[in-house]
Amino acid sequence: SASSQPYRTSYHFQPPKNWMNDPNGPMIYKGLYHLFYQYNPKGAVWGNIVWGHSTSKDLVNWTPHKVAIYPSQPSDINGTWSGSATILPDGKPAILYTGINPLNQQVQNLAIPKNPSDPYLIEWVKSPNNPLMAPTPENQINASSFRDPTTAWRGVDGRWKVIVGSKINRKGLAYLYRSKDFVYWIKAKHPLHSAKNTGMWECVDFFPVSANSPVGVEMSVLGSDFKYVLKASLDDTKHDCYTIGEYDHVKDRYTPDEGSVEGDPGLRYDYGKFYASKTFFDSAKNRRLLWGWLNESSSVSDDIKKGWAGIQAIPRVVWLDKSGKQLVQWPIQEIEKLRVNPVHLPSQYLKGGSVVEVPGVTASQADVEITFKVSDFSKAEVLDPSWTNPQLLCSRKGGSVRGSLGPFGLLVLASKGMQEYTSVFFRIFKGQNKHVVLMCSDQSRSSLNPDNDKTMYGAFVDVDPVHEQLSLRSLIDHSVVESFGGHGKNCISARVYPMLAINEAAHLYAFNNGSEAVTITRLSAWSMKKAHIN
Ligand code: DQQ
Repeated sequence: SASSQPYRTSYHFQPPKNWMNDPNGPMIYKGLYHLFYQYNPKGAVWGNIVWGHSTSKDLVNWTPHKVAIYPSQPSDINGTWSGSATILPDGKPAILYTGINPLNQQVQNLAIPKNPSDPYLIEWVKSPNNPLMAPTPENQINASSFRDPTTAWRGVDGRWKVIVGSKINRKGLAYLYRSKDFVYWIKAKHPLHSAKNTGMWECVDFFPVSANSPVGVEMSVLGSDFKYVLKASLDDTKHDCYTIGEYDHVKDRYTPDEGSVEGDPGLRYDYGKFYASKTFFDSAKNRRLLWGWLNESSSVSDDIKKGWAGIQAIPRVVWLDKSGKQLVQWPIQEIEKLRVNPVHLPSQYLKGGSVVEVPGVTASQADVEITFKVSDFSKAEVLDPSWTNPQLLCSRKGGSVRGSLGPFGLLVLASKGMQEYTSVFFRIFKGQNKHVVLMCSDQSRSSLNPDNDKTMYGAFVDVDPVHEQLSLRSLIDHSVVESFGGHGKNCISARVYPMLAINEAAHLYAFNNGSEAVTITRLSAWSMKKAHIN
């Protein structure tokens, strides 16, 4: 129940109990969305990994199915790890995933539906040819760092291509394999891409984005209207980092655009907690959707006590920003059907040092959008040129540290007496020749329980506050706050575990802890209904 389980989410995907990590094999098949996930059927910690499985008509409500893929042959007897689905030309799906063999080597396997006319794809059969890709003395692949095959794509030469993450010493890379029949795979001489000093690349993802439109595209598009995104989940820092670049379809080489930073720090999908993510092309709505795992920030013993760990972020639509230099993400529109009891506050002046409550919403389960207008920049604090690390800047200047233009934003999951709150806010600085916007998510006061990781998160947002208003949206769901700044130019997800600000005792406020006034031009909040999840 809600009172004994105050941290269970109401509209974020999670299994009824136990451990969940990476999203696997997302796809749409016969009009149904499928999500598989790394799952421990035996407990709330990582281990005994199988593929949990659920389907949905709307990406909001989910029906559970039996475990789809589990250890059953030598090539996966010690674990069925992450992988991806590919829709073949005949419309049927195929799954490539990593198996752990009896020697504890990582190898790549194929599974196909037993009965493709079943839209639920309940039963999966494994290829008798498994493993299809494996480390050998000849190929010199590191057998403990060779995993997580992507969705495959068909090249201009008619052959299938797929990439698998790895490392050679400190160099992270994506091995490329080619096949004529999806069963017999040959490793290419060159990886698709590699980058020095980035460590192991887990859960690589590689996909095209339209250069001039937010419409999503599938893997096999050709031409100059598309850029490519290569994402790696960096095992060293547990961050999902990406670059934007070009893909040479003939040489099968990816080249990041000039000026793009490889590895960490670099561009991230999310500057909070968000890992092992994966996209897929939603052919029903022509969009590219992103799934990502939000791990707990609580202690292992608290996870065991509550009996579960891990949720999935609300699926996000991903597209290329007009600048061509970064992605933009926005929660799927479908989630808005859970919105009830809208509260719209009138446009108002928010004086320095003020707090306004947003009344009438269930603040522990809400969706809120707020937009700020700043008119006077004369008092903006000067950005010290040494302040290049936004997360560090956020930790030095948390929500309770007064500034001039900011901090202003939201106090979410707040207790009545403010013993607990999570603040999500902006600060505006005067940079060299423009204003710089910092967005932070400050968990330091989120809970009276000292056993949680309360690291502050932050990033610079590429918006010009002189010409644009500053928008912030937060999806609040008991123990998660997913925040989107600048209409999705910047995302920060946080896991928090208040002890007082739970269920009906949670409150929501807008605040301005700067000395200068700002104007709230829009504040809309909704209570969120509970979704049917598993
Ligand atoms: N999780 C899986 C691996 C992957 C890692 C194992 C990323 O396949 O590299 O559960 O979180």
